[in-house]
Amino acid sequence: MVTTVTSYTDSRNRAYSGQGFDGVVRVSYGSYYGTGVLLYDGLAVLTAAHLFANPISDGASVHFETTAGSQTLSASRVTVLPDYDPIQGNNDLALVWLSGSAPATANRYSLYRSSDEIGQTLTMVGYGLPGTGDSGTLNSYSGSPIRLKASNQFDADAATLKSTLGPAMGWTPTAGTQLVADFDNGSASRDALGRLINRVDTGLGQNEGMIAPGDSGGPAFIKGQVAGIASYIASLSRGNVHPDIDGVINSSFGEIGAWQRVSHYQQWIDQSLRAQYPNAPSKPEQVHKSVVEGNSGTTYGYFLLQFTGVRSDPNQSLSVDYATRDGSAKAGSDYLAVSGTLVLYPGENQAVIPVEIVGDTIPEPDETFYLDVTNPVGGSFGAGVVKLTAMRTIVNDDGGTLV
Ligand SMILES: [Ca+2]
Ligand SMILES: [Ca+2]
Ligand SMILES: [Ca+2]
Ligand SMILES: [Ca+2]
Repeated sequence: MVTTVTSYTDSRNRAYSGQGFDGVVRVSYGSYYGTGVLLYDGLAVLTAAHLFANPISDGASVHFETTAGSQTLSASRVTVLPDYDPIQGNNDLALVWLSGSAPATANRYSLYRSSDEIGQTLTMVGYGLPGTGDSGTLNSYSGSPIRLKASNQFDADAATLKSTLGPAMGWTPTAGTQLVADFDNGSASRDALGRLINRVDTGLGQNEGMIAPGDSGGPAFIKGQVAGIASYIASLSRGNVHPDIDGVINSSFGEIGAWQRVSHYQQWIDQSLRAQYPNAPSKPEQVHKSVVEGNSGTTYGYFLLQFTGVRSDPNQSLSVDYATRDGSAKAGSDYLAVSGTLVLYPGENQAVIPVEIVGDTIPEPDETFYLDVTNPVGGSFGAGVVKLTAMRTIVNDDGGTLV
């Protein structure tokens, strides 16, 4: 992905394995590919809807590059966001469901849930064509796709751009659903959003970058959480204002990129994932407090959070923060640590928090870990209670323990 200020061979632009980007994957479909990002359940890859033909046939696959090497998993299914509109670039999101567990070495990411993205620095990561801001995408590149990264700043809502440009922008983003950033080289003349809508900012120097073909569906992270999904680029003008350095749509300096805004779509994403957890409990009596370890891949242990109060407003969302904590089981080798915010949307009074248990064939004692739940928003845990904790036991299934 990613057209950068300096050459793609510059190590500052590489997203090497082991640097926290091993959950950014290549998504292949037919003869095309894009980028995607592994979500917090270890089973779903969030990407762009426009990678897929309509109707979707089988055959999507997901390629991982992690510290354990390369691995390709087939997708069991693809779910496109309802109301995806390719003409206006709206609702351009899809979920790709893996046919088996993702490599335990692949990072899982949580969603950026606050709507304060504008003005914040983002890190984009993807497998698209390399290139530079001066000359745009390197169309002659014929090597293997490389995972690159760059930074930028979310400058505006795409609908703000439309309201200023009017017919000079040929599509109509829905307000609040797309975020835009421009590719700056430090000069006022190439500051596209500065010149077009007076969002003056001349960029992040050599860290600045822009999405390119093949980056579609790739994540834009804020503070390590998925805030945007790469959707399209544009070369925009207004009157005699032409910020694009070469007047060609090629991810060069002076162009803009747009990302679908994950905070706006979090309910669809969360609820789609919850509906797909394998063998998840729906009642307290179905919760297994012991989970058999398994011998390979990951299996799921579940925690079930229930809200037993009454909402003052039925349209209110409730939330808690959660995080796993080691007991005798250690994060990374025995289970995969998770932390984040769980939202109970209107109409929901319970939800499951999945934790992946790492399978192996090594005899070891039964081991335990914890989930702590804190910071209830919109409800409470009861008078004086600030934290709820539950324990799970990973049951060894490899025999031969010595106690
Ligand atoms: Ca910029
Ligand atoms: Ca700018
Ligand atoms: Ca250009
Ligand atoms: Ca085992």
